[in-house]
Amino acid sequence: EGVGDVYYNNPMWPGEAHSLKVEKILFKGKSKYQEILVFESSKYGKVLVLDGIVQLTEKDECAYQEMISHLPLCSIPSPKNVLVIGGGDGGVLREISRHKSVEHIDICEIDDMVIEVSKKFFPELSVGFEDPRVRLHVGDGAEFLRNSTEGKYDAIIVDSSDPVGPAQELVERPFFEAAAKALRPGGVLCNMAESMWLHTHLIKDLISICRITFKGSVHYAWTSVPTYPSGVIGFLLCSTEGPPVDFLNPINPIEKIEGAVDFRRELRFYNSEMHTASFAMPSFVTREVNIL
Ligand code: AAT
Repeated sequence: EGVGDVYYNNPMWPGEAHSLKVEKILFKGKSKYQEILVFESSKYGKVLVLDGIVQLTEKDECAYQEMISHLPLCSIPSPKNVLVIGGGDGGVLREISRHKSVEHIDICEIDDMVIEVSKKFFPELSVGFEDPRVRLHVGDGAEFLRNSTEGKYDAIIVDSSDPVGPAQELVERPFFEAAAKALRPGGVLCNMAESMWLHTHLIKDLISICRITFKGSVHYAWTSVPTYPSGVIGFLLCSTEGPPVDFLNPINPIEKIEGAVDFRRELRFYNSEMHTASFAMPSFVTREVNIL
């Protein structure tokens, strides 16, 4: 049974489906928010699926989690307060932990069943929750942000699912306005921003909203994740007005942070060269999305 079969109709990518061979179903459940499935695949290790959409696999999660975390954190000098929205698997927390300057990490995940399932089946990711700097909040990320103290965070990382279920609000203008407010001057936001092959309109809309909301800079980066639709995924990087942020040339390179590259498990994907390279755009994207 392929998880792809019934998903040609997913509004995020109509007319296509990707399948992975299931060796064994390990967990199937329904939370208040979504259907949760964990299976052992034959080539990508264990896979976490929410509402029929692959969220991560053991083989390629490094490309997503390392990039979404270090793109923002290496772009500012000594980040201290960080907020993660979504990310209940813990993988982004695991990556943030590499940064010694960080003093406090808030995470707001809507679905506690994702956290429980991750602790049971994905210990290499949920290890992120063991960092004493982490404070877990279970709830809606948009609401959490609306109630945050102004100027509190150096960085906000939005590791959320696609905007078809509980994550719908996280791509709308009020959410970005709340994020900009919760960041300090010269603070940074990194938001999962879909695929340049499939969602040029959505990316274009996100960039125009962010250009209005973020008075510093707005950039788009992308990486390769074979098990996400079309095999790539992008990130929107924005900074608020204040000390300028040069996203393309990281001021806080990971290689210079003592012990960061090897902490708990070696970095598999991210390095400073990948960081800079991820901002290079194919010509059609620059044209269609109007990136700078
Ligand atoms: N790091 C794995 C990748 C993910 S997980 C996305 C998480 O966002 C899920 O655990 C989901 O429960 C959570 N989430 C969704 N909506 C909200 C919300 N409103 N507030 C807080 N958390 C939320 C993302 C994979 C991207 C897949 C790309 N196709």
